[in-house]
Amino acid sequence: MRQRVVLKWGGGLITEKGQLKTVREEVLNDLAQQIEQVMEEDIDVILVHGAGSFGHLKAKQYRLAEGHVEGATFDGPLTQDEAVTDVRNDMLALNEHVLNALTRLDISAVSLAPHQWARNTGPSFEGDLSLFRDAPKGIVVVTHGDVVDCDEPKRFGILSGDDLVVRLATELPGVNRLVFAMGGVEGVLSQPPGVSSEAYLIERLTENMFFEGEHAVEMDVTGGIGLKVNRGFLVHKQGIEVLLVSGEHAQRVTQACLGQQVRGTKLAS
Ligand code: IP8
Repeated sequence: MRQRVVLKWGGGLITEKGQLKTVREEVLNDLAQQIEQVMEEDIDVILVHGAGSFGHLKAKQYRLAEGHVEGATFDGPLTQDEAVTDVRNDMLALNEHVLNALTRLDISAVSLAPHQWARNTGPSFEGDLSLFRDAPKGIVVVTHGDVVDCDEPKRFGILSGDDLVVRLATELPGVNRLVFAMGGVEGVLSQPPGVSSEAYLIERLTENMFFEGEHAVEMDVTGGIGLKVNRGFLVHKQGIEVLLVSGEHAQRVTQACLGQQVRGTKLAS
C-alpha cells in the first residue's frame, strides 16, 4: 500500500513567534528540502503547519479561541468578525510562503485551508478528508491551523494544526507515522515535579510521565507542547508511530519521517 507520513511544522519553527507576521525563510527552505528527501523514498507527505506570529497574536488580542463574545471590547480597532477575516487572510499569506518554499524545489503541492472545509474545533472537528485521501501520489497536500466556523453560540473558533493531524493520521489510509517538527526544543523535556533542575530530553515518553509543559500563554491561543503530546497519544493508541523532533537540526525531520534513528522524543506505551 502507498505509504504516507503526516508532518506538522510548528508555527514557532517557521515564524518568528514574537514578531508579527515574520517568516523564517531559511528554516522553511531547509524543511522543504527535507520533504523532498522523504518523497524520494516514495513516501507521500501530508503537511500541516501551525500559525506562529501569523495567527496567535491577533487571535489572542480578539479572544478568537473563545468564539463570539457578546459585548466584549478589545484593545484594538477591529471587531471580532473583522479579526476572524484578518487572521484567515494572514494564515493564507503564511501558507503561500510554505507553498513557495515547496514549489521552488519543484515539489507539487496543493493547499486546503480549513475555514473552507472544516467546522468546529478539537480533535473530532467535522470535515471531509476525501480530498486528502484521494490526492494523486507524489503531491504534498498542505493544510494549517485556522479560524473555522463553529456551531452556535460560538460561531467561530481556532482549529489547531495539532487537532488536524489527529484525524489526518488516524483516518487516512497508509499513514504509519506522525512527526511534529518543533522550534527551540529537541523534543519533550523532563521537568522533575517541583524541582527547577536542568531539564533533559525524554527519548521515550509514556502517558504517565511528567514533562516540561510550559506554554507561552501570553501569545499562544492553542496548547503548546502539552497539546502536541496529548493529541500525539490519541494517534499513538491507533498503532501509529509518533515522534517529536527539532526542525532546526539538519536531517532530523527527514530521519524521523523515514523511521530512522533520530534524536527526539518517541511516544511509547
Ligand atoms: O499553531 C493555530 O494553529 P496552531 C491557528 O497549529 C491560529 O495551534 C489561527 C491561531
